[in-house]
Amino acid sequence: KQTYDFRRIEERWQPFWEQDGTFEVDPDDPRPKKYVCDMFPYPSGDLHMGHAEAFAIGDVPARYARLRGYNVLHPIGWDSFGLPAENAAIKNNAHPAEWTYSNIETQAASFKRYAISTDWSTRLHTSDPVYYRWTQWLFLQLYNRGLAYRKNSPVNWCPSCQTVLANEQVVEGACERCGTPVTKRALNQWYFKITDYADRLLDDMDQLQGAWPDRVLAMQRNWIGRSTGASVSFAVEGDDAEPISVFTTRPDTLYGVTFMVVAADADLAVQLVTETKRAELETYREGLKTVSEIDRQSADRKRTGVFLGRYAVHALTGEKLPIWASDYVLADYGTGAVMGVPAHDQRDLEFARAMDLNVNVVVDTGEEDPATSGVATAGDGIAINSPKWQGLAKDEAITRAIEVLEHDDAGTAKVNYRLRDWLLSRQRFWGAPIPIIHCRDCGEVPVPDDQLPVTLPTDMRGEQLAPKGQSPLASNEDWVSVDCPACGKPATRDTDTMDTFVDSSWYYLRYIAPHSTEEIFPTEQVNQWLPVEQYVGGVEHAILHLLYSRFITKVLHDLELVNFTEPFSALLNQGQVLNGGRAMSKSLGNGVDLGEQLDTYGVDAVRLTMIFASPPEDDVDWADVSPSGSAKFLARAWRIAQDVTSRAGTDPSQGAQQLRRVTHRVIADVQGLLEDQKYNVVIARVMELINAARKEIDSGAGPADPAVREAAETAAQILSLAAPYTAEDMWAMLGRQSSVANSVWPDYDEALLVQETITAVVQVKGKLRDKLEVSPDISEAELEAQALALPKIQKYIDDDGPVRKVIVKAPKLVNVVTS
Ligand code: ANZ
Ligand code: ZN
Repeated sequence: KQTYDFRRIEERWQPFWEQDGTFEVDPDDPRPKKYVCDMFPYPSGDLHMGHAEAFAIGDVPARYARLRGYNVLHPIGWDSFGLPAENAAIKNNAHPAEWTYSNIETQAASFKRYAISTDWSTRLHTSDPVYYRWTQWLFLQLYNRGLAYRKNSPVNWCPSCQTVLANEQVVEGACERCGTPVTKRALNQWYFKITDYADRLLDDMDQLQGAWPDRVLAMQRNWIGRSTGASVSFAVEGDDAEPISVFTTRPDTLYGVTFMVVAADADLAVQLVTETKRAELETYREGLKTVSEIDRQSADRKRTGVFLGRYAVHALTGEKLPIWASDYVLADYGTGAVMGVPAHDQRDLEFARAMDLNVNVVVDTGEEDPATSGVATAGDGIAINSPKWQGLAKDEAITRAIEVLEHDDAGTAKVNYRLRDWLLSRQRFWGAPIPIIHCRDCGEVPVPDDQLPVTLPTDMRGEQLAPKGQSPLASNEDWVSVDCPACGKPATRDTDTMDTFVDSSWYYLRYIAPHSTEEIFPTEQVNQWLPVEQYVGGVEHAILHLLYSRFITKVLHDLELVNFTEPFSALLNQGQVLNGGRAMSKSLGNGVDLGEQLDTYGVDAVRLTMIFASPPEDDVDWADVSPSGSAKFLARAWRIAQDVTSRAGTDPSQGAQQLRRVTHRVIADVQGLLEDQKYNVVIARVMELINAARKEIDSGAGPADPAVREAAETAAQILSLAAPYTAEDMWAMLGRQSSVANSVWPDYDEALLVQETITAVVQVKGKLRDKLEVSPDISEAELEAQALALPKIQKYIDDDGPVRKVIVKAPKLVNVVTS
């Protein structure tokens, strides 16, 4: 007999699937469609353990849908623009495309070996002109709708990467990619107006409730950061001084305002400062340039600031309020100015204590006076010292305060968002060029449709791509000079490229027709396939990629190019692969090489280990798992199929009933487990099935029993979700002609789910008086209760006198002792 050899099996089936076209999508297939999508990879080197986990998990629902008779789309592509390619090109005196496409080929080969159930004909790369032509087209659709615009403003600048960063790419004040502290720089940059969609991005999350992880929804909600409150305007003393407008969530605390603070780095501070204070403010502002936003907002930072020498006038009381500049007020939130209410806002209180400003309590919360405790009372309470809403509880006081403000023309209800517009221009080479031409006479001119794509030059390499504070494209005069499409005079191309998050905000739509040169995607088909029913990827994309994709989908909806408003109906965030409890990293030296794991244990054992180790959303610690154990189990499963001697197609109904019960119970349970994404438990159930089959072969009905075949076939089908090579080989050994991946999921027989029962005898004083059919795992108490309730037994008790004692031996015997 042959032994289980994963190498032989891999070599046999990988070419088979390719020739067989097992996973190809037939667009005319009339069966219901199901779209399962993995977040596409970035081509950095070969696949790693993280990919192995994510794609093993994503393959389970894709393969299961296929077995359930769906027409499944489970595509793959590459997010292939971006900095690493450019950095490699600079280092190796090459063009970024060389590094990119060679890595893509390496990864594609590994994916094929890893046996992902993918239709390779739908493969796409965002760095192909056939793709980024449509990224540029998409940009122009936003531009034409007024959703893409350019403005000059201070932006996050990474001095090391020499490029601007979106707010989302600044992590704790540092560049997300290289960790260098981010500085601010005034630049003319392109933005997408995602803020226009803030409410819809929030409200449409109702559609995702329960289908996306709660924490992702919470992160999105928090990022959008909708606050409701009021804007209040405070007049400023002095000739023709503009009033200061502030945003507050607590207009009910208006009588507690004792000072005003403006962001020290905002222009407003410079406008307000009096001559005597100007120098002091400038020094303070200089000092701020090196402080990160996180530090500025941190609770335990010492409060600093400069009095601007000027006063505002309280909107209701007419009191004089000193105006300060400080770093704890952010220039780009709200209006960049706040009303200081030290009694009820902790940061204001700390500032008031540092600057010796008054503390006026206007809400009674029953807590200690903030002026003495040093703790602002921010909770609910009753308005005091507030003539116009004296005695009202917080919410009514807020409503009343807004009415008063509106009546006095001093303010209005206001909703504020933390979300900022999406800064999308990058001063780097390896991205989709922004399809705009700048003409001295005509201004910004969109590149006409028939001139798209604006392709990247293919002859720039090495040092020519090095960051110089402006896009490397700017130094390529041939590329930059162009005739203005509007007036024909010499003009210049925009030299910035788009943030790669623009590329990845719409790729899942392109998979429907990745080669189309006629249109971005075919609307009718896209509406049939999407939204993606199961999207799978890492939680690191909880904000950026998902928010941008949701935004772009809504824009496309408004352009009537799609008929849905959310791109991903369900989201699964897989955990990380750790080693020794820590993320794998070069510095810790705890990296595990995927290729070596595959060579040692085989693809299936690695995939099975990834699935079996934990629920998909939990981390997998590679130090705690046993791929060799998985390999042993797979061999054990494989041998079951090898041992089966009954012919394919035998009717299992006459087979061993106890094994049939296990098989059908497993089928029924696994369906539910797959729907609940408890993939690890699915594997545990298959193990149980294999054990039951082995027992029946060796010491039960034997290998010819049709129930053994049924168990082996079922095991192969379930295993195909996680260990496709082994499952395919089992299926072939069981005499099946076509791929197990396209087999029909077995129906379970309800009758076999009914639990086996056992006959319990019921005695009265040692004499058999009745019998009971009970479950084998019935409890003593339950068995006693059922026995005593039997009419016959009741009668004996009535005749023989009261029950003195009941002896129970579950599940078989009850003896009632009467006196
Ligand atoms: C007065 C007040 C009294 C406030 C009170 C709070 C409590 P969220 O919920 O994050 O929107 N604020 C407004 N603009 C700011 C800026 N640019 N930088 C720093 N802080 C700013 O917070 C809104 C509150 O944060 C506003 O309400 C304002 O302080 C402060 F008992 O106004 B509040
Ligand atoms: Zn022109």
